[in-house]
Amino acid sequence: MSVDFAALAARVDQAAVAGEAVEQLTAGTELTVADAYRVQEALVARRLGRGERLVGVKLGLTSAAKMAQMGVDEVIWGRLTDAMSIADGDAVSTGGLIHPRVEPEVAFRLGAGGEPVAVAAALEVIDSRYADFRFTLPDVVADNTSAAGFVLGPWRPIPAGLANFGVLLEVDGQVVETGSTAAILGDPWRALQRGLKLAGGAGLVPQPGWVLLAGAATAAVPLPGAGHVRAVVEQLGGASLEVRP
Ligand code: 0L1
Ligand code: MG
Repeated sequence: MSVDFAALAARVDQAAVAGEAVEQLTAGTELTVADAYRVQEALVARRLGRGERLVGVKLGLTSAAKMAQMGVDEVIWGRLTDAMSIADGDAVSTGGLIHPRVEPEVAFRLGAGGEPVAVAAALEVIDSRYADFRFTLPDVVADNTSAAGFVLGPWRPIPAGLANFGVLLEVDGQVVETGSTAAILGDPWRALQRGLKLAGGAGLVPQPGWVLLAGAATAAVPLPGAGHVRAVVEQLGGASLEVRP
């Protein structure tokens, strides 16, 4: 059976634009993971067609816990656009989002040859476009790995090792999650290599200044309706956002 990639992409895209959840694509269509990446490409092409710019890539399901939850042993990747970027400390509204969650991450900044030149603490806002945040692996890949927004803290020189830095996620100054960069594929550096390989395999050529979001160091928590959210990564500093109703 042939898959109408553009039609499936339109369904997920319209859900994101309207801020209304849709049924999983796999409820009505047989979709392989390879098909799902083609839907993702078409989905992001729609965003680029509206004037957004590709600014990097992200990895998802990088922790053993999330992989086990999905019954997979491979990470997934998605595309980041400038419209998803939230300046450090800026206010965001949950209006227009469906059921957003937030997770603390590590981000790399890429240089002219796609090599990492700096690192930062980051926050990722994820928002599945599927009802109840439930999906199969092809569904979440097609939905651009739930990407909705990201915040980058100040860039820092890359330290010699990144494999076991403590990570905190705070809401209004209260620690709500603790973890370690080791949760990111054992080492964010490994996630970086994997992300570059996966994106390169799909024909993406990293541009100078692109961001690579390496993955979450803790579980994601619901984005509060209002409040201050901050990620802190040992030796890397923090990244924060202010949620306003
Ligand atoms: O960035 C992520 O790890 C999210 C991947 C997709 C799964 C989810 O939405 O939790
Ligand atoms: Mg993430």
